[in-house]
Amino acid sequence: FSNPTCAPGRHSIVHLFEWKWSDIAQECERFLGPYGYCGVQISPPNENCVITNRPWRERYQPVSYKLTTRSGDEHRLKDMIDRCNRVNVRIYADAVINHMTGAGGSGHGTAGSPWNGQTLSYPGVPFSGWDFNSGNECHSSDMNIHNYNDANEVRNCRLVNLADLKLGKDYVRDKIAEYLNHLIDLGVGGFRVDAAKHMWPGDLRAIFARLHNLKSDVFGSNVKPFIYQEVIDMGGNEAIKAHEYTTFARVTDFIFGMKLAQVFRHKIAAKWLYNWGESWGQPNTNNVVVFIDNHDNQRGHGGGGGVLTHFEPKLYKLATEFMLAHPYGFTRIMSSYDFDRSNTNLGPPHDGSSIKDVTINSDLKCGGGWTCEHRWRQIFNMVAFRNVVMGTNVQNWWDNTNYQIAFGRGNKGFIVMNMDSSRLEQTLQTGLPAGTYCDVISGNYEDPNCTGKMINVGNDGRAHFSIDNSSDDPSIAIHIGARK
Ligand code: LM2
Ligand code: CA
Repeated sequence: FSNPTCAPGRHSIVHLFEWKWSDIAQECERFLGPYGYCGVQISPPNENCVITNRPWRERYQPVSYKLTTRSGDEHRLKDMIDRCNRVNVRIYADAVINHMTGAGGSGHGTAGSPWNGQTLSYPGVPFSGWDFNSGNECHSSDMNIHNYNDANEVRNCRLVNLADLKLGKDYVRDKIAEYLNHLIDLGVGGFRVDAAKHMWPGDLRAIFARLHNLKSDVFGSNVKPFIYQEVIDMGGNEAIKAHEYTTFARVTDFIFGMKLAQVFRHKIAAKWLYNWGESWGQPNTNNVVVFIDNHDNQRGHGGGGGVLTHFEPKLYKLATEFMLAHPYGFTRIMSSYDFDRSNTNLGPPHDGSSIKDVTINSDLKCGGGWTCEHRWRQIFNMVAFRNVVMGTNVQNWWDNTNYQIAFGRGNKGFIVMNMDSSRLEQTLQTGLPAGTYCDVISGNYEDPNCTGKMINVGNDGRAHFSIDNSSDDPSIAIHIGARK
């Protein structure tokens, strides 16, 4: 389950957080396909509870596995999956399978199913009290998780009071597998597994073992879904470790964004990035999905605090450029909507029961409250850089012993970054074939034109770079796909 099921030559996914299915279908056709993205992580597609003012977090409270949410119904979902697959963009669904709604309250979900968190009744599945962990499995005084040093408590008690499914039961495993198989049969390429830390690895393996192969007309025969499990392990002393999960699927790597934030915030000198990757306490490169921020930690939730986000665009772009230039991990871009940081609950731009359309401006950027980091030039051009250099190693590392760094990827690409307090003026060995290259940070390469800076690589592979540290984009990236 660890192989991303991308179409050939594509190597990054984007989380289109809270987008509607109809907008994602269009985005695949008009942007993600043409610009080389591998796929989209979508918000949970299953029925969720309805909370006043419609905060985003209601989608992390399942009511049933019917495929109707504010993003659209099953018909729209299927249309999106088909249209994205047709332009070689895969869909990865956020699977919320550890729990149902908060254990208390009652109501109707987004598909109209009743639910009762007091009696643990979810007839839309159906699940009843027997399908949830009770005092037999969870030994904390109020059934909630408090002690992260106790693996049993973290996995058998309630995460923020959410009704905790008894995944040891075959019936519960079957219902969840039936839901995931429904999505597989509709054509998704895999799953992000929410709150994996709160589920026993053995239970997850048992569920994954029930999964169908992906649709062969899209993915070929005998291809398993790509699965990346959300395990918040920051390398501290908690009982649960990412490596318990990496033997059978990938994990989301939370050390990655935390450490890069420290570097780009000038807490750790950039020169130390020369050995970025496993040496920094992260899992094997083939076992991780990496990202600068996600929908939780950009709001101070789940492992939040200190990560870089779109609210700090200069540092955020630099960190993202580094992520995409470096071979470590499978990369995910966050695509946000704007919100006031004093209200982390705020849902996406909406009119009550419907999410608003994403609007696209003539400069490729988004409007209407949608941030669309994936459409920022520096980011989408580095997604293309990564596709071009894939399979090569870091070479020709250079640093000024402080915050100026540069490195190449085989003989295919080269990046120079200046986070220091003075100008960078250097002639460096790029490893690239001679030619005139287009800097894809300051502009775009539109064959045969370059709207950015031009860099000349000589017959000896060397090129001169000059970067003002006070510029909004103090970096230069060149690759053989953007050579004049
Ligand atoms: C995740 N990963 O493990 C998601 O990425 C994260 O966004 C989810 O939490 C969490 N797990 C559960 O799926 C979010 C949000 C929580 C919120 C839950 C459920 O970060 O704050 O909890 O969704 O909506 C909310 C309230 C909480 C309340 C709970 C149950 O914030 O105070 O607990 O609902 O009613 C009493
Ligand atoms: Ca659990």
